[in-house]
Amino acid sequence: MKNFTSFADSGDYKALLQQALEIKAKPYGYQHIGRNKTVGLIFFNPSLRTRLSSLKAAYNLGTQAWVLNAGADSWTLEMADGAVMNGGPQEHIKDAIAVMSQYCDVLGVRTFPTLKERDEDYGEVVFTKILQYATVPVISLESATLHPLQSFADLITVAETKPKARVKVVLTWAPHVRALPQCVPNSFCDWFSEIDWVDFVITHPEGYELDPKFTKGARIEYDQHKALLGADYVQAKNWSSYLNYGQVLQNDPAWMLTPEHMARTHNARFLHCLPVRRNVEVSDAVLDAPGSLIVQQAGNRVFAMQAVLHELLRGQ
Ligand code: AN0
Ligand code: CP
Repeated sequence: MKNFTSFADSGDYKALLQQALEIKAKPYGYQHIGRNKTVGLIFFNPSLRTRLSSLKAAYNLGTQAWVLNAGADSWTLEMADGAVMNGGPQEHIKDAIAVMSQYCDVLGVRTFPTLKERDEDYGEVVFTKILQYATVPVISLESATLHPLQSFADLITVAETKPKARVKVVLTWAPHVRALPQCVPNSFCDWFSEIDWVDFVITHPEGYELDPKFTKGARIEYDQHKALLGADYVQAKNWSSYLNYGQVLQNDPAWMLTPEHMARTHNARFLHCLPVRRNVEVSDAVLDAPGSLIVQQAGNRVFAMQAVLHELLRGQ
């Protein structure tokens, strides 16, 4: 593994999943890998879970760690190549990333999409620059199109709780009050369409189709109730339109997950990456039910990150 930005970077996902489960069973058992190493984390956007689980993972592995809130704690950064920097931004991303690489052995970066220019977001223009200027391995803490650590934690959660060998996993769109990125659902599709013991179904209103590059031919069922039939796991998430880029096309409250929706499933366990808008995306009754895995799922962010850090640092 050179960097961790997508499912493809996980290489042999079964081996990485096994490693994460072993690390979870013995979180402090690999500190020889992290000794005298430093994990750097740069956030261009807010975070609760990614920030704290990444720090916890680094500490578990015996590394040092630092966090920088780009723009807020540091100089504001210029992104454009060849810019004449006579405007607001004070430092070029090229210099900032090269310098930060001097201060760590692996760099985690969060950069959300603009949701304005689809070509720019889906070209991962900012993240590509970061990969170009970094001289250490880079981990995506959520880029413009993907959130691989989240999906890996989702996979760990399903793997450690699954009641039978083959399971049906449903990703359902849910309403929200804002226009959100497609990163979490793109990434969920990027991972779950590849898992050979998962029957994967995506459900959303028409117009919310995701980039086929990530759905990879997975079954799309526009009728949410039909999609939920017999599900063993339901992951809910809002996203804005990919086709009418960044738009909220409709926000039908009937798509909010309630116990009536869950009653159509095979006693499904409930997943959400968080943060969740309670009683907008999902009702309290679903989030607080015994079948809700949301806190365990967030807890597994530590072991997803720790397995990735272990993989990137073990050869150094
Ligand atoms: C972000 C998103 O949808 O990408 C982060 C989720 C992990 N969510 C919000 O902005 C609410
Ligand atoms: N799920 C997730 O990535 O949460 P944060 O945005 O709080 O890091």
